[in-house]
Order: sequence, then C-alpha cells, then structure tokens
Amino acid sequence: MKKSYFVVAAFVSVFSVSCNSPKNDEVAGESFRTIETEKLLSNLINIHTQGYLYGHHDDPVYGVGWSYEDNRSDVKDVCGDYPGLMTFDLGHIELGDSVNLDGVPFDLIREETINQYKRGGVISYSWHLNNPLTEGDSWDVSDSTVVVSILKGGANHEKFISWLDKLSVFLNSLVTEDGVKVPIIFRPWHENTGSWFWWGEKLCSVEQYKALWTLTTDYLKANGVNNLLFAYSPGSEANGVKEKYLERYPGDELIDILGLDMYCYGDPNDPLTLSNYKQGLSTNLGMVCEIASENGKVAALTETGFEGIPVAEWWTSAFQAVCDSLPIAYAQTWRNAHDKPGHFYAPYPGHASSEEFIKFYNSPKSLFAKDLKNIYK
Ligand code: BMA
Repeated sequence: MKKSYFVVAAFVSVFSVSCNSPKNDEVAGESFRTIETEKLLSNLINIHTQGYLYGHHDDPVYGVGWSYEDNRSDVKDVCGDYPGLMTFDLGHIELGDSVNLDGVPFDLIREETINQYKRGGVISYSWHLNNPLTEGDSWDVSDSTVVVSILKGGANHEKFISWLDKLSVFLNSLVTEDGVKVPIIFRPWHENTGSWFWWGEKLCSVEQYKALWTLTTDYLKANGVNNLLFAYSPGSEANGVKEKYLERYPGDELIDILGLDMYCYGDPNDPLTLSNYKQGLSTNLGMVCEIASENGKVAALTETGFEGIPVAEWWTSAFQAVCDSLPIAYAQTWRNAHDKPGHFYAPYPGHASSEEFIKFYNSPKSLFAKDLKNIYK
C-alpha cells in the first residue's frame, strides 16, 4: 500500500449529524438528502487539505484491448489500485435501453457503482442523453428550439418528463444489500458554454438553461431521488473571467460542486502544448477554486486528459503540477475505449506513460481507492 489512510477521523468533527448508524431513508437534519450523501459532501469540501481523488471514466468495465472482465481496470493493472473516483454515463437510460450509448449495460453500471461504494470510493455520472426533439444524439445541434420545447408548456415537455422518470428509477435502484442508497455526483448539462451539445450556449438562452436545471433537480427530488450531489461543469470558455463562468450557473441552491472540463490538445513534440494546457488549467481551475471557496462549494476538474497520452510527462509536469497546487476535491480523466483505437486517457500495462503515472500514484496528494476510508461517514 502506498500511503497511510488519509480520509479518517479528521473529518468526523465537521459533522453536525448523529453518528448512530442511520437507516437508508433517514435524512440528515433538515436535508432532503440521505445522511451518506450529506457526509460525502462535507468530506469533499474538506478533502483538498489532504489531496484529491483521481478519477477515470468507465474504469472497471473495459480498457485498451479488453472488455467486460471481472475485477479488471487499466488503472489497477498499472498501479495496483482502483481510482478514488469512477465515473459512468447514463446516455440512453431515457430510451429504456439496457445498455448506454457506449454499449455498457446499465445493470453493470449499477453493480460497479455499488462495488466502488463498498471499496470506499466515489462515483459520478454524466448524461449524454439523446435530443428529445430530433431524436438524434447529444451532439445533434441542428435545431435550437429543443431546450425550450422540453420546458413547461413546450411540445416535448411530457416526453422529457418520462425520460426523467426512467432516470429516477435507475438512480433510486442503486442500493447495496445492506439497504444503503449509494450517493452519486450527478453532472448533467455539461460543457454548456460551448455549442456542441443540444443544451449548449448558442442553443438556449441563459434563462432557458437555468430553467432546464431547475426542472431536472426539482423533478428528480419529487421522484424521491435523495442520493445526488449536483456538479456544474462548463468548459474553459470563461477563460478565467468569473462573471462569464457564473453567467449560466444555475445557483447555489441547486449546485454542490463547481467543475471544469478542459483537455490538453496539440502537437506532442511542441513544448507549447503542455505549457499552454498548464497555463489554461491554472487560470480556469484557479478561478473555479476561488468561486467555490467564496461560496462554500466543492471545486473539481470534472473532465480532462490528453488523448493517447503521447507525452509521458503529461501526468507529472502538467496534470499533477496544476492539480497539486489547487484546492480541488477530484480530477477526472476520460475513458480507455476498447473499440476505438487510440481513444484512451489513462495508461495500460506497457504504455509509455505508465512510469510517470506510477509517480503520480505515489505522490502524496493523489488519492486512489485504498487511500479512502470513511468518506461516507
Ligand atoms: C466522447 C467519446 C465518445 C463517447 C462519448 C460518450 O468523449 O469518448 O466515444 O461515445 O464521449 O461517452
């Protein structure tokens, strides 16, 4: 084991709620949310004093050269431990499908969500849902009336409500054999400051975007979904300008985690590729951290990576260098596709960046599954 357990009794003192073992449907104080969900939030607010969770999308379900094998993970195969955060996507749950948009069975997502909870790790879901107006995918931006069409009074409102019902059934089904409903960081309507998703900036007004969030959170709550923390995660378009970042922010009452999605792009042989990423990430994530701390919220790097990791030092001299310097709760890299050559964001055994990743793993602030104890207590 690489580090002593980090998240231990130090955080117990911040809880105002009773430590008696709660029943699943009990709530913390006045909160609508389960006690485990409230405790996760308290711990995420403070965890930056110890370090930040490393996250990987679809980590235990497939990787480079394999898919759907029990107890396997590219990250674990490289460093011996599962990520502290695992993320999955619920795209196509709204259609009633049994597999998501990348072919991952929802039953497996539920199973791996519960496994990650039981090993003490954290889980987050994104939602690349289809376009309810055109029936195209999330990236179908051919019609800019879609958001308004699903709000109250719109032609597709009832259809969207039926999608939220299907989503609710799944979120309410994430229950361990001991009856604990697993807390989830839910991150819908992401990268909304760009215009590549049907909820993007050019596709809806500020008011319509905020109304979409209000509708979503109110309706899930009305359906008894009490195990969610909500993450807002625009792209880097604000470029360090707080007013721009906050322009479409749905509001402190709806959001728990302030995020940023920002990737590294460019020629791997050009030193500017890493330095531009570092500079952009410091500016944007630094701004997110300031806003979060001013408002008592959690700050996180909700998506990042350098596709194919063509520069081994990206892990240490770019990603880790910036993340170590900021008070974030977690930093998440995207998926290692099994069916899309070159589309991977974490190393696998034999990949040229594995050694640098192990250095990151061994660094004091990176938190993996074995480093986490009591994050729900
Ligand atoms: C994108 C790519 C796609 C994938 C989508 C949703 O970034 O990884 O291949 O379908 O996310 O997971």
